[in-house]
Amino acid sequence: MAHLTRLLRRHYGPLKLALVGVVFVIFLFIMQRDVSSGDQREEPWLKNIVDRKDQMIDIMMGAVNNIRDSMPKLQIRAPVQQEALEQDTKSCLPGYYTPAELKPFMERPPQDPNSPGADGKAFKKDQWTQEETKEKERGYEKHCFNAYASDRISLQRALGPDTRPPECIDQKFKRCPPLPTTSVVIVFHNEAWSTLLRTVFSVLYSSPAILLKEIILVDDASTDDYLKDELDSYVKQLQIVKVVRQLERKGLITARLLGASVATGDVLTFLDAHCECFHGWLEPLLSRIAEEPTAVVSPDITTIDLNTFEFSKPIQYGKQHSRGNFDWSLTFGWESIPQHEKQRRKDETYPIKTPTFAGGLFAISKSYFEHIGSYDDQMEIWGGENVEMSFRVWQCGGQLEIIPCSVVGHVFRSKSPHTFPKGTQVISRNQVRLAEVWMDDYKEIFYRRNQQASQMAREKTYGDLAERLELKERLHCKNFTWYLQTIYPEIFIPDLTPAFYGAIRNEGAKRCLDVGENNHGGKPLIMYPCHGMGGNQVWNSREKSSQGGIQQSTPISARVSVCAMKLTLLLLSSQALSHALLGDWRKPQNRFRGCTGKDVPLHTQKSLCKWNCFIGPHSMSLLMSEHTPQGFAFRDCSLEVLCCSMISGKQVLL
Ligand SMILES: *[C@@H]1O[C@H](CO)[C@@H](O)[C@H](O)[C@H]1NC(C)=O
Ligand SMILES: [Mn+2]
Repeated sequence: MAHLTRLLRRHYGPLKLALVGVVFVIFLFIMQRDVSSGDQREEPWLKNIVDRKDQMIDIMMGAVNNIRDSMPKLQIRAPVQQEALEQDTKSCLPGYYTPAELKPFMERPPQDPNSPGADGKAFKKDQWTQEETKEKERGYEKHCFNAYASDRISLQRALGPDTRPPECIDQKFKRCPPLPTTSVVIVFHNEAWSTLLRTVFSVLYSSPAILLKEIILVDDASTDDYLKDELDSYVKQLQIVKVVRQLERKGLITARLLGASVATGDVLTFLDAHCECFHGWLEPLLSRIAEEPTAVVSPDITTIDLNTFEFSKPIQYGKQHSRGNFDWSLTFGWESIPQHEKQRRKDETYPIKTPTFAGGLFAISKSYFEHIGSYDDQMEIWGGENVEMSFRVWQCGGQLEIIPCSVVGHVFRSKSPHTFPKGTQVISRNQVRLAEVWMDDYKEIFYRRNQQASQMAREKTYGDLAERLELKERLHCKNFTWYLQTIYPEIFIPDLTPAFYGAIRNEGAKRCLDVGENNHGGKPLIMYPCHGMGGNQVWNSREKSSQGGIQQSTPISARVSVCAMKLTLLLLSSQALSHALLGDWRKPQNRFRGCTGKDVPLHTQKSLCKWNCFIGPHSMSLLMSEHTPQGFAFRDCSLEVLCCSMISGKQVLL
């Protein structure tokens, strides 16, 4: 500003002065607009736009200098603003990107259709020498997948023709606003060479050159030699691939933050180190972010078989999609999409709204990532960060979506090959941090199910939360009730303050009523050795419900009948089991319901019990309906006997 005044003073001549005056007024106008927009709540993710404004001011300043230089000629008007506008429209032509414009960064070399695993097919091998078998076993031991197969499949393998739904294949992408560029960030820890490099090549071969800014490999303190200098020199030839290293093993969260800090693209795309991208995977993700900058988008994640490395290709019609959910242990899970969401989507190009996300593979605007609080950097290693981010994104005004036209394969392992340097309690600690910040009173339901977490919460050993709470405040985030009611109304919410809760134990068999695992939707009721850790063995009373009974915080699908058992409620709370409750369950309206789902008189229950453990009037029966447990009634069973149940038609000895 000072040199402007000086300029005004130094120059004379009314015409010249008037011209400078005009420019000055325009300059003030732009400055003032910039200031006034700064008055609104700062939204750093809009920084790009602000940056552009800054550029404009730079151009202005340059113009002022130009005018000073060319003053004597009196030829220059004030074209500055127009010039800037023109520049804007120039970078954004109307119409759609052509296939030529979206040419991938590298062209895949010709493929040998007979090579192992070609076109995404399974690796096959019939004859194994002793040596080969040993190598295969070592691979499984180290990586928990068939590294032997992976090592023999081309790093450049293609995945065959594009089998996505036609509307995905035909989808066009508007040039305006332009698709943002992206940095692909891949974190690895002692990853197999072949899976890591196949992931990298797959990105290079399937991502448009104009959109792919770089691939950043973040080494989370790997100890294998081949991932050091050898990797560095190998990726040099790939031009846009760089390696950054975290020297101490700190886990996924800090590694991703490190990757993000060096990324230069508009969008961060996080992938795992054992992925393969399908045709056209990137454009739909970036297009959705261009359209909605607060969208955090995941591809449709398909399976690369851990034994054969077969890539499950998308199908054209009738794919039943899944979305992410969570249970009250704060464990991520998949579920089918509810009817109302199916109806909202006109075709496969529509995003699927999802309450939570798996968190391994996703894209987010870099500035929005920073705005929304990236990650809780005091979370350690792994676990809970995806649920934390899910709650945070929804509660603070973003959206979490799955984009079905974007397909990426991932090797799903059945167990982790990695060690947890500080033990698995870091997962509980991460979960406590997220529960304390985002879940309000509902965190108690989680604490009832996780005693380690409950203890950490009581003793406040979860670290400092000030920054995260401040973030929540600053972004005016909504509360957890809002999240549950608006984003995930289908969730089953156990009573917040049950009269009693604890395990239900068969004293004779020393086994507890438990919720089993089952990937086909519902979860069966089982008996399992009592572990005293809470988790799936926590049951609580349903005092408020008209039906009385007890409930579990995991939806159970099995229809169960239990005959007689000694029922011991391990009270975790100080509240004693109320006898009044037991009395209530004897009332006719709370009568037992049998396996058939109909009310059955007591005396016929004997026939339901093939184990013939029914003794006298002491009995108990339960009925759980699909997905929404209605609770179940039981009598004051006090006999110590073997019991039986019917789980999905099968009898199980309790
Ligand atoms: C949560 O937010 C809603 C508005 O979205 C409000 O009506 C409700 O009172 C809040 N609940 C709590 C417990 O603060
Ligand atoms: Mn993985």
